[in-house]
Amino acid sequence: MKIDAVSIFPDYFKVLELSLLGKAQESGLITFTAHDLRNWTHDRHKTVDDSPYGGGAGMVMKPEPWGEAFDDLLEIETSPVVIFTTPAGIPFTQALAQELSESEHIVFACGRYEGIDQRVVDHVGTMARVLEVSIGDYVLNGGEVAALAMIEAIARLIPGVIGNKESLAEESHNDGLLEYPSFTKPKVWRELEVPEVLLSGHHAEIEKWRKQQQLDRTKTNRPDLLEL
Ligand code: 6GU
Repeated sequence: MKIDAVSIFPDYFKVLELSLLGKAQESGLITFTAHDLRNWTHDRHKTVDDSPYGGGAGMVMKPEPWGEAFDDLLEIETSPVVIFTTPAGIPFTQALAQELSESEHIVFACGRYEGIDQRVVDHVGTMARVLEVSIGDYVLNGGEVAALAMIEAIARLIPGVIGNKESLAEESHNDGLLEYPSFTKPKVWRELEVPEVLLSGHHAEIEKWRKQQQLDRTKTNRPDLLEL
């Protein structure tokens, strides 16, 4: 999978060299490139923003640098998906991560300020599949951290990026419930004991206990997941 990110702070993406995603890049499973939007400006000050038409607070990202960036980065042959990071987007979910993990090429457009001139989104929509995506109901200063979260969630689903297939299958959100709590040695720690059933070796009982823990936790922490 090819992943590009366009940002005025490309250094945010240096963390992708670490850990499993760094290894996935070394092995060629993922090709990641962070691009500086200012490379597509032409004025002395490398201007990327301007005041909003209609008035209001803050600045809006100018369309011209973005247009040139997409002209350079989008190759129709790879059926690219373009993700505009915005708190006004559709929710990023495990299901969307799963779907996007099968893409050949994803371009993240990381907005700052009050966002990108909307004509960029509409125009790119004529050359690629476009999604405006949010990672949750809070506001970040820019889309870089949101893009990083999405990249990690997507990339770890690519076959070969993560060693253990079962740890992918068993985890939170795959069955619509939160994960059960985990314990390891020692059996007693600061007078706190590991639940007896987990030491019993009784696999059916363990499975039953874990499912109940998942239900209890989901009811307490995420009741919205149980409403259907
Ligand atoms: Cl994708 N961008 C920004 N700036 N803030 C957010 C977000 C994205 N998702 C949640 N908050």
